[in-house]
Amino acid sequence: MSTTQKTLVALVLSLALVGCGPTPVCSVAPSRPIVGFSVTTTTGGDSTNANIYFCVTRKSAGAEECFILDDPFKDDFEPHEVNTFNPTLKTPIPAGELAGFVIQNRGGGFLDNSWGMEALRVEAVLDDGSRKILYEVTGGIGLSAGDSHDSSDCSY
Ligand SMILES: [Ca+2]
Ligand SMILES: [Ca+2]
Repeated sequence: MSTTQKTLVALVLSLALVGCGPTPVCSVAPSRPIVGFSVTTTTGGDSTNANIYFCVTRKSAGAEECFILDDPFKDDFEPHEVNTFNPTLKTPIPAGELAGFVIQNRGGGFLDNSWGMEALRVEAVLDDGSRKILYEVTGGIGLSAGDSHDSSDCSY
């Protein structure tokens, strides 16, 4: 490989790394049906009042199943706060059927839609009541209204 080619390869690799953002830790798919999720977000310095959704897709069905991440009794996603939500599926996801999930900022917040999500952890709640970590990422993910962060770096 010529020096020019090596430089090009290095450039492409560094661009690919920049494009990926923080690298998540992926886990293998659970071997039992998933009945729900535990979604834990850590907010950085940039809080939000936007409507934040967690959506799941199954391999067999294209339609997303979406849940708003909201505790009706508190102001969620305030600076340096850790929030945990426990969306429950209407129908369990059989083993091997989880396609992926996404965190969506749909805006609509009172005065403050921008959000600095500092970390995200998604656990599956299984049919025997046990939990399994599916996805963990740390490192500052900016989610303005209309932005989303999905699990496409991982396959289940
Ligand atoms: Ca808030
Ligand atoms: Ca904000």
